[in-house]
Amino acid sequence: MTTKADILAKLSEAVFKFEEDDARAAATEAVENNVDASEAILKGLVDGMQKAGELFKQREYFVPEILLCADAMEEGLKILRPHVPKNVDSQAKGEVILGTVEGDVHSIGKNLVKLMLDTNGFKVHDLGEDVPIQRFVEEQKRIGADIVAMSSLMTTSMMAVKKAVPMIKSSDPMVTVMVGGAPFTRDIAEKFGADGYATDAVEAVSEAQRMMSLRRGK
Ligand code: B1M
Repeated sequence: MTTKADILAKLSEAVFKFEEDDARAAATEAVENNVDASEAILKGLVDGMQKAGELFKQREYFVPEILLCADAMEEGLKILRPHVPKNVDSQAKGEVILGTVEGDVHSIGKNLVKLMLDTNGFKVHDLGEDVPIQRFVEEQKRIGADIVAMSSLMTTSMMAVKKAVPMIKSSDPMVTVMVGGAPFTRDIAEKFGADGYATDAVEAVSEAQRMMSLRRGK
């Protein structure tokens, strides 16, 4: 009998061995066996990408392998995404502007944050990757979003976040700013003037909810 642990291991392996067919097959197996889709994504596909990251660090993998891993991950996601349980009532819980900051093209984590916020009732405006700081400021002003959420995966691009926070806040003092991505800690986020920080896409939801009450109290 195939267990949930077997399926999660297959999802992970399909990603770090960049096997798109296996990723599709394992994702289908997860759905057929009623494995929670968020768990399949976070403990299966993301685990595989983290392993790929380790191999990259050890110089066993290079950029082309990592791109292939990202493709395999996307194949699994296509199948699992529609099955992520929705926790949505009729009213949007808040509007979020989301993007990966300028100089940074890493999209996978940011897209997972989008998925989790979407399925938990937030209206997300995804600006994509390599987003100039000024664009966050302009879009926030245009939409009047409650939260500006910035992702950065590199020590170099996180400096754009440092620059962006005061610009966004001076344009709209009511807005709250959330940051996340590998180089951040809560301490750094606070030092940069952000109101919120999350280590992963699941925590991004509770953090966004906390920031909405913060905003109501402003
Ligand atoms: Co790049 N890369 N990469 N890369 N890459 C890292 C980030 C790196 C740590 C690898 C390493 O050296 N060990 C390193 C950065 C080093 C540093 O600055 N400290 C690095 C580098 C150096 C580079 C290049 C410079 C490599 C090169 O060209 N020589 C280049 C830079 C390009 C650029 O941006 N200008 C580059 C390119 C790439 C690819 C294009 C090949 C590919 C990206 C593909 C894509 O995104 N479409 C890639 C990948 C895949 C990685 C690793 C291997 C994996 C990242 C990932 O997707 N993880 C990564 C190594 C690693 O992280 N271990 C690495 C899975 C994802 C689910 O996790 O993104 O952490 P993560 O997101 C999490 C949390 O961080 C959090 O929630 C997410 C989901 O749970 N989170 C938020 C993220 N954003 C959030 C926002 C929030 C809240 C939570 O609120 C707003």
